[in-house]
Amino acid sequence: MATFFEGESHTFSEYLLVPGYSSSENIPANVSLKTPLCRFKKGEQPRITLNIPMVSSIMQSVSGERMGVALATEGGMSFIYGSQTPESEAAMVKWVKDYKAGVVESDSTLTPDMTMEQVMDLKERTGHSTMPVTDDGTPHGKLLGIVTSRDYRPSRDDHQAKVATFMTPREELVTGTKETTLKVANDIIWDNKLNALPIVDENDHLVGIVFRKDYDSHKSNPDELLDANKRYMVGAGINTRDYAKRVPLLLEAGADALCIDSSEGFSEWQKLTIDWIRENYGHDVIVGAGNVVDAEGFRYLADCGADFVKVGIGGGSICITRETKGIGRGQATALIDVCRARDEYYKETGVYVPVCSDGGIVYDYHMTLALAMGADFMMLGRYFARFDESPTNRVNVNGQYMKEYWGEGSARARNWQRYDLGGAAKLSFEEGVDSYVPYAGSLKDGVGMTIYKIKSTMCNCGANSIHELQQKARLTLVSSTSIVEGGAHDVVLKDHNQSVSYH
Ligand code: RVP
Repeated sequence: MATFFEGESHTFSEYLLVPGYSSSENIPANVSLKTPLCRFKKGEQPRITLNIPMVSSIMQSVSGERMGVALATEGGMSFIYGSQTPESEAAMVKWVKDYKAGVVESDSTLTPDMTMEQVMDLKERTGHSTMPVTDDGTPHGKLLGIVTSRDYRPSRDDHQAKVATFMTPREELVTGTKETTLKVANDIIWDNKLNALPIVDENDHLVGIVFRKDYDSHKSNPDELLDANKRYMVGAGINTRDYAKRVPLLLEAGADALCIDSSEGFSEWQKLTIDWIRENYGHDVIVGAGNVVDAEGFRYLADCGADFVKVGIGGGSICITRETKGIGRGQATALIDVCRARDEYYKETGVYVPVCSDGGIVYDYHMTLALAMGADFMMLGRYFARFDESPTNRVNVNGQYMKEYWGEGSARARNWQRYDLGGAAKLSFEEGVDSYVPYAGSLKDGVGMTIYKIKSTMCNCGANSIHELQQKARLTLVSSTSIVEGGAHDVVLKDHNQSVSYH
């Protein structure tokens, strides 16, 4: 006889938080959202602590290199999508890691005889406008000058003009040496009103560049998630098939954490993948696993040595796994069950394995609910797809700006294998859809508002940390009638658009 789980499985929208006592200390400014990313032993610290409890989904339409930088700037972590070749995924990871390191190696270096047209092409490709000029065009060649967007006017100047004729030449450049500390470099930038300071060695060969924006960035983004070398942290998705090739490339590129990306993770394939990583890299490499939806699945992956466990099957906004395969569980119920198992595991073994709630977050308050139910952090797809920094097109649909958003199980996402690897189309069915989501501007503004809402609700629950929220939260299931009561009701809305806008 099959096993039947007690009760129904529920989603976030079926729960509400009941406020608890809050003191005058419970103000958003006092709330910390720091949370562990990976397993740690009692009394020890996790190797990575996120500054906000958000990671971005391992999806083509969500986590490219720009998302990596934008989310780390706010204190979370992106997991670059794995549905691409190992080489191109590693290149994205490297792009994020190179983005800011105090002294950055130039990825747009010129020679004096290149043309303005080539400069513009390069700028278009890399997005970087400060370009050093070296004798051989390499990032460590002899420094001859620098070109910035202030040195040429595409609308007026001859596009065939040579770099040598419009660059700022070496003799006019202020430079630092290898001995110049980052602090001194920033003082030189400040004193000379520069935007960038080239660093050269004793033979006047370029070492790298310190940018003003990197310095400013520290001041205006106090939550940014940095590694020991002050580079942004970034994660990467892997699969249970090509890990022997993919993992080394990702680690070489500097990935801070890996995550096995699978819609159903209670399987030996995940164990084999983790075992291979442990055999080859020991416990230095952080690797998350999933997805599971019950205590048994959690325990299996925790015993396999997963550094964190992802929860959620079929709850994603673009996911039709439940419809096509009939597997899954209401996200809230799955999360509560798994978090209970995590706490038991901690009691028994003294090892805390963080839980990530993946998919199904629709409203900002769902994130607070997920945290209250025990999640250490959330993985979000639709939420991040709406921002400028997601890799997809912004399109105008019937007068409204939208961003494209498609599931990893959709034919669109799966096509990369056919195109990139030359594989044959095999028998498969879709588990995801291709869709639009309402465009929501910059990630910084969107995340800022969401974080503020989470902190405010936490204050209503008398909690100044996620751990405190999990101890103090009081949750109630709501009837379908009271869900109606929770929205605007029995009034005629003045602005008809309100009924279709994103809340
Ligand atoms: P959401 O945030 O609700 O958009 O859900 C995103 C999650 O959905 C992803 O992190 C992943 O777990 C899942 N997903 C991604 N693609 C698909 C699919 O095609 N079925 N599902």
